[in-house]
Amino acid sequence: MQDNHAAMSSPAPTPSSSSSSSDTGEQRRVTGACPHDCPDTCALLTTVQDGVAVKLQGNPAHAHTGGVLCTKVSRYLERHNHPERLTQPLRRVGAKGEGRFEPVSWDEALDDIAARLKAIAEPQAILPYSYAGTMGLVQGESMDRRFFHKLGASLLDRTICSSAGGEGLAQTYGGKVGMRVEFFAEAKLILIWGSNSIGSNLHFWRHVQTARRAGARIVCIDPRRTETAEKCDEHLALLPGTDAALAFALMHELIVHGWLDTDYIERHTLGWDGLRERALQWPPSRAAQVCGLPEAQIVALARDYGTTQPAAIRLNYGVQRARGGGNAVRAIACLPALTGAWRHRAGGLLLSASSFFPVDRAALQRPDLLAGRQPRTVNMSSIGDALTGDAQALSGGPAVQAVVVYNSNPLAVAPDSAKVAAGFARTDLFTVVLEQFQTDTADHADYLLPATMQLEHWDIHTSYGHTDVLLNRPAVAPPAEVRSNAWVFRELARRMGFTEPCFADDDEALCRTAFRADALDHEQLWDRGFTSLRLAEAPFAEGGFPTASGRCEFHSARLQAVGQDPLPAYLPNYEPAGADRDFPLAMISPPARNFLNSSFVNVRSLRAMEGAPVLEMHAADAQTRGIASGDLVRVFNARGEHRCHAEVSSRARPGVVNGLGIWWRKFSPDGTNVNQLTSQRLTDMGRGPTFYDCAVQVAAVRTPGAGSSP
Ligand SMILES: Nc1nc2c(c(=O)[nH]1)N[C@H]1C(S)=C(S)[C@@H](COP(=O)(O)OP(=O)(O)OC[C@H]3O[C@@H](n4cnc5c(=O)[nH]c(N)nc54)[C@H](O)[C@@H]3O)O[C@H]1N2
Ligand SMILES: Nc1nc2c(c(=O)[nH]1)N[C@H]1C(S)=C(S)[C@@H](COP(=O)(O)OP(=O)(O)OC[C@H]3O[C@@H](n4cnc5c(=O)[nH]c(N)nc54)[C@H](O)[C@@H]3O)O[C@H]1N2
Ligand code: SF4
Ligand SMILES: [Mo]
Repeated sequence: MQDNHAAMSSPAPTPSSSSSSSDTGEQRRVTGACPHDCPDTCALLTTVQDGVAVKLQGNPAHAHTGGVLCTKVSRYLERHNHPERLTQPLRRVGAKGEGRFEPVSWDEALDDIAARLKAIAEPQAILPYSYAGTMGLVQGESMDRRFFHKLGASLLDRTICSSAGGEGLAQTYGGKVGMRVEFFAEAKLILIWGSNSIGSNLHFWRHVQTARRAGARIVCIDPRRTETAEKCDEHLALLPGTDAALAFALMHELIVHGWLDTDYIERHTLGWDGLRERALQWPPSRAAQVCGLPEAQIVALARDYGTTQPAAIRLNYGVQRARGGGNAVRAIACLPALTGAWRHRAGGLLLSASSFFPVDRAALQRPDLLAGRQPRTVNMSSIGDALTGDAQALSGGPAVQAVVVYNSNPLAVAPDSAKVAAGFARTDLFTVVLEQFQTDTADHADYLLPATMQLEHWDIHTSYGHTDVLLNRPAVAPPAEVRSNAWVFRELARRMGFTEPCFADDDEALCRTAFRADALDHEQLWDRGFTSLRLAEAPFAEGGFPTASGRCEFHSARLQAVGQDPLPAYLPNYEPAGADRDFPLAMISPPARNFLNSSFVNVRSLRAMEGAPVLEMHAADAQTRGIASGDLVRVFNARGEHRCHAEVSSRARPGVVNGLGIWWRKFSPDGTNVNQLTSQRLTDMGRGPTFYDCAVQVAAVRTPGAGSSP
């Protein structure tokens, strides 16, 4: 495929109607949705000429998108037309991980894969591994699930991103529910807590700017001085994993100053006495010690929060990637119920709104095909242990003999990658990878199957940052030998002899299965490409949380029933900053702005913006180690070592280093990335990973010329 740079910058007609596709001479515009794992789920508009996508833009008719795309996806055609896209099925000829393949026909590949899977006597020895390479319900969680359910394969616990916070929210509010994002624009105080909005949630940042122009105060709570933090009125650079302590100190101040909405607490919450008692143990002086913050900064934030209405919290997933992540979310989620912020449509909290979407998952995924079987569950965050035979990670079940990877790049994104790499290097493991590119994981495939991209397939999308449903129509045909995920699983099902009619559903039919007729305005969705859920403006103004009690549950009987602390608590990190003399620095590894997890790392112009893998260090931490900006450094702990370049930067606070992710291992100086250092230890709730709970040491590498990138 040819490069479309020139065409990308050529003027395209402004969309004039709300129809899903319209002809303008020879040009056609097709509505779609951004597939990436991003809270914004933008509406796309693709201009097609002679069967080629010549322009991609944000759909101006979709309010949340507002016609704007982020830097990454505004270069989507560069990814789409990438010269290294996988365009035919491949079979391994080299050693595992070497990445050498030969072309095969689809029939040959699929016949052999089906035969190899059939030959595995115990279906639980087969493991699907997928995450959110596409957030689409069809290419991400429909035919694939049907296939593995019918097969009786191991179930995958999809915990790698949001399960700790999701569980914390579910235990407090009853689900992933929260404020409508557009009303942040009317808030008078916004707390951006554990999120780099400018990098990862750009369209939310637009609402923040509107609020700010109307006089709102914006506060960022983040160990790193991010692009977002530096633009806020106040930045609290706390130590990683100490958010619950900060939340308790805020509660303490609300209590002692009487900044409470006692009527709201009485009518719409559960467990106030217990929470009150706990919060009173957290005077700001104590939290200041734990969080590594000036006491006055905590006191001032509490005053702002206690005396400003409406106050809105944009909580994000950055807070929950540490041991106490679930509890931190629980503690923070209590705050708007204490002040009655929920009474206002511009008050409350938003972590994720995904439970609002009435997706018909039973119809899409057909768990009934398990027919009473209860396969063991493998946690994707422990994939390194699972593939290397750890009995606990295997839930006592059989060793994994075959793994089918799609929509994910575990070699780069899963924690403790030395173990992950060792697992995928097993010669007795049969590995199938469905991919668009030859990622680190793809290098380990026995069969590597070329997958369609968003402009080439049908899909339907919900969002975790707004409350609209989007339809993605194919805009152009894929390269001749490229197939959608759903197609691959349909074909495999046929070869396995699965005869249920549901295995014949095509991708468009799967789109229609995602929501029942009465769940939303289907006509609008299919005409316009998007539709909003019918929701209240201030969902919890009068309580009505989707918990068992209908209240915001400070005290959770469900947690108590399983022997856990029923109230939120502060749980120190497994590996706190300064606790281990050998590894005294805390490392966090938030995303680089121009990558999306490990996607886009292979897009040349975006990789050029990021340069090379870097470790941001505070000047004091660099100086004591004799490290200067640009030096090649070894970052290491007991789990491994990763080489990258130091960047002495005010983005890092003392005691904390920031290793921006998520690089492909093969684009890094020593063939590793930050996950060589992260651990497989799990969060307090939701069995999530603890990427940002990771102690390391850093040293300069003195060999001149060592480690140039490939
Ligand atoms: N450009 C870009 N956008 C993305 C992604 C990406 O990779 N690149 N990833 C997408 C995905 S998968 C997700 S889940 C979302 C995530 O959405 P967010 O959670 O909003 O995303 P991050 O930018 O990762 O923000 C995490 C922030 O938390 C900070 N942090 C780390 N540890 C702590 C802590 O203990 N406490 C607090 N308060 N803050 C902490 C980090 O420094 C970072 O700035 O973003 C999505 N959007
Ligand atoms: N150290 C550290 N590690 C992290 C994080 C961190 O902050 N720090 N963040 C974590 C988080 S929040 C997440 S969500 C995970 C993300 O982990 P993943 O979900 O694995 O995300 P990506 O790395 O983007 O990999 C997605 C892959 O899917 C492929 N893909 C996209 N669309 C399709 C399709 O239609 N079909 C097929 N077959 N393939 C497709 C892409 O080419 C890409 O290689 O990483 C986690 N890992
Ligand atoms: S990655 Fe996020 S901000 Fe960028 S286009 Fe996609 S949904 Fe929008
Ligand atoms: Mo994520």
